[in-house]
Amino acid sequence: MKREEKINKSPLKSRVVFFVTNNLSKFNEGRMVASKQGITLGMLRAKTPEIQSDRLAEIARRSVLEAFRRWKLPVIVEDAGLFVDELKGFPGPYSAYVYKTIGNQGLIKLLENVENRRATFRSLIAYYADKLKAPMCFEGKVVGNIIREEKRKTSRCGFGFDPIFQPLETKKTFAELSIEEKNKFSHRGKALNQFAEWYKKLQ
Ligand code: ITT
Repeated sequence: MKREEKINKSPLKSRVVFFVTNNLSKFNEGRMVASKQGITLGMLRAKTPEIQSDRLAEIARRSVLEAFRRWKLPVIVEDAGLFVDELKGFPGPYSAYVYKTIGNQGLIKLLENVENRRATFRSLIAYYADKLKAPMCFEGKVVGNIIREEKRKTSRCGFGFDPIFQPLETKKTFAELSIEEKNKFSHRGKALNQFAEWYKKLQ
């Protein structure tokens, strides 16, 4: 049997992992990373309850167990956040709320007279499926700077804090990069690649 035929017959090819999220942009990024690794990522559009905690891993672990209890499918959930050095890690686990309330303009304002613009995006991916003893967690991070005004390629590019976050590796913000380019540097791309490497060894 040729190598290609073997790959197509492997159980991994027919296996789908479900990404439980309400955020289509996160899913689109995740799907691209997973498919490059030969994993099919389905979207379960739902909001799993998130506990109040300042630890992303704790939030993701609890959410993935709740998602599995509901759907009895192999699932991943992600908890991500932007940690600004000068704000002692704020908004971190409160990023979704801060984005919804004060948004990018609010964050720029908070950092108005601040020289140190350093910030880190962190992603915590938790996976759980039948017969697994406990959720598996994978972390990715990317360090960059918060710029002083929003920059995006087109009005439809990027989401959340993407237009104000410039990773150290490039002079462009996340919202000026294609999904494929963003995945190369991003917290999500790194966490999902780690998950994929581990997952492929399971098969
Ligand atoms: P789900 O919980 O439904 O997956 P969410 O949008 O609430 O979606 P998170 O809790 O993981 O996602 O992330 C919190 C917020 O952090 C998110 O709403 C964005 O505002 C911001 N964020 C996370 N990852 C980001 C990224 O790659 N680019 C820009 N902003 C991001």
